[in-house]
Amino acid sequence: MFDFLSQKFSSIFSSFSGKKTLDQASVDEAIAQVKDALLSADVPYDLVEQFTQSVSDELVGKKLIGSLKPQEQLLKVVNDKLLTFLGGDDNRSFSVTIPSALMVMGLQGSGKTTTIAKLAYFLKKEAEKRNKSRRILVASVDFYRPAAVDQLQVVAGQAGVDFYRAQSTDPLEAALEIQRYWRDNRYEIMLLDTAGRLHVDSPMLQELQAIDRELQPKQKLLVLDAMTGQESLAVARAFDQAIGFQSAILSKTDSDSRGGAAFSFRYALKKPIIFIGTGEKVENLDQFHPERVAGRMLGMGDIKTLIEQAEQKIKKSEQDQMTNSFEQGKMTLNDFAQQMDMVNRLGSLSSVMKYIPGMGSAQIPEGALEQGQREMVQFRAIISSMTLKERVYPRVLNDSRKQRVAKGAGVGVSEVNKLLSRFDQMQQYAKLVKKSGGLRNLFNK
Ligand SMILES: Nc1nc2c(ncn2[C@@H]2O[C@H](COP(=O)(O)OP(=O)(O)OP(=O)(O)O)[C@@H](O)[C@H]2O)c(=O)[nH]1
Ligand SMILES: [Mg+2]
Repeated sequence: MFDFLSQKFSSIFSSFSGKKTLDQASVDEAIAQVKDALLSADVPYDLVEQFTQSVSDELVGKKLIGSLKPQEQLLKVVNDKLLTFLGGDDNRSFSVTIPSALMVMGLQGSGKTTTIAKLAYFLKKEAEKRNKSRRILVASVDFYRPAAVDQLQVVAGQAGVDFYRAQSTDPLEAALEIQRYWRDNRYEIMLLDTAGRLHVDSPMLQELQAIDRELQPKQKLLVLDAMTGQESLAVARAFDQAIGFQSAILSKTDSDSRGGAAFSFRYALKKPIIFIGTGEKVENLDQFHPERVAGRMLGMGDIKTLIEQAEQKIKKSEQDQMTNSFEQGKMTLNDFAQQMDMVNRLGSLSSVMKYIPGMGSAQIPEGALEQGQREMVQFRAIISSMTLKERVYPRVLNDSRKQRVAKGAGVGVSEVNKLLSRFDQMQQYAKLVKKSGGLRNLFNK
């Protein structure tokens, strides 16, 4: 979702790279390009106007800040304004008081049912991090689509939380029945799935109003499909006027949508987006951090999100062991193999690359990532056909050993040599890290 805008912005910024002064003509030109980028990302015209006006006010007639070059100045102002648009430093993390009922709403197919499972999973994992277990229940009052309730049951199983099927098929009666069930069984959190329609029609909103009155959920959440662009703002306004909600979740941000909804929602509705859905699985939910999203929209990468994901997916001890050998400037091929496994667990190389500053997909030649991925699989195979001694002291690998290893891995000797030279580079890098005082120092700069 972020690729479209980040590619546009990258090219605007790079066309500014040679400029020595920030004159009116260059500012006008940049503003026109920013306008164009946002309009083609399906941001409503009046929001585009307000945004570009605020950028232009900040740039025109101002002296360059400190030693910033025009390109850096433009980047800074656009980033600052974008941050304000996205909610600034409003980094409240999602939390629920106990006990709580949460009602999840949205149009048909927006991702409500999937998102409920993701939220339940998120809350469960958060509790587990604090060595607690939460009693979480999910239930549905969606009786319009025959398989809707079954679908919730399936995804609840994937998230590992309890599911309850109401006897009644009248939405309001079912809601009351669910309420009795979760109270009687002392659930701490209940997530209620509701019916969606293709359009915001009044019977749908009335039904939600009635359920809201009876249940008085502590939080109401709106799921918006990132694919719907501008239209999603009208949907959000209709839900807000009829029922009200505290925050939104933007689903399907892994799609090739152009990011218009993510850009506009906060500013237009004055409510936060708290999560973004990044895939179909229960774990594909990221917290929405304005500064990270701004960074990704501007193509500045997102090292923080990458680190957060890494922390979740990689067992702590393994990571510490890695960091230690890395920081001491000592690495063996075993560490190297482990590191490749870590990257593999994070996702494909391309999904990792987009988080690294300056590595937005735009700059990487086509096919390079696939090749990297293939190499990684090969390297892994080569290392596994080495003896322990060879992995710790690769210097012992003479020609005949190399031939044996290559044969075991089903590759040529040249691949083994390639691995060894990569490993050599990695060791140089590890030594560099040691000199600069450790990985944490590098990341904190
Ligand atoms: N790629 C991707 N797909 C998603 C995401 N969220 C939901 N989906 C898919 O979108 C489709 C619709 O999701 P549902 O959760 O069934 O949507 P819903 O709002 O409950 O739909 P109704 O119950 O019919 O109103 C499913 O195929 C989901 O797998 C996401 O973040 N990324
Ligand atoms: Mg559903």
